[in-house]
Amino acid sequence: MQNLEGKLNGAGQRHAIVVSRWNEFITDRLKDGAVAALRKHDVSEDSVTLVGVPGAYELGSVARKLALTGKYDAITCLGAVIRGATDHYDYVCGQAARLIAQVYYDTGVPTVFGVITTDTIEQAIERAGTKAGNKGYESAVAAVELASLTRQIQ
Ligand code: INI
Repeated sequence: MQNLEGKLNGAGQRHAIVVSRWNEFITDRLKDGAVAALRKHDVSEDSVTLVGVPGAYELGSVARKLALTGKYDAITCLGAVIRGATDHYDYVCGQAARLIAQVYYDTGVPTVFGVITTDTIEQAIERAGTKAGNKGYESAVAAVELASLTRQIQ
């Protein structure tokens, strides 16, 4: 029996991290977490490309462009959408989730959803490296695992 599982070893992998600037005080922490995770899992600094976008709404479209270059083994998308008084929240979250999933599905390049979606700023801070882990770190670890798994399947 063959058992395929991604390894948490990113040596030789090439990664892109796409970061939204909305709620930058949160997304900066997610970015730091993701970079730290890649370093910890042996991805060399030369093999990491950071890409900035205005908001979470744009993450999927830019990730798609990156995936289609064929230059990356995985893409980590980072953002923070905090529920306000309007339903803008639902459109931004919905678009980000749908397009990021679609990039992975359509291109086969692992594209990870590292977007915090919360009701309050406090909840977002908790998920950005304080009480409840760092979503950026966790997402980049998932990207390393999926890049490894994808290489084994090819
Ligand atoms: N973008 C976010 O990443 N987070 C938010 O909380 C947010 N809110 O609340 O509006 C947000 N809006 C901007 C959006 O992502 C686009 O950048 C903008 O609509 C231009 O397309």
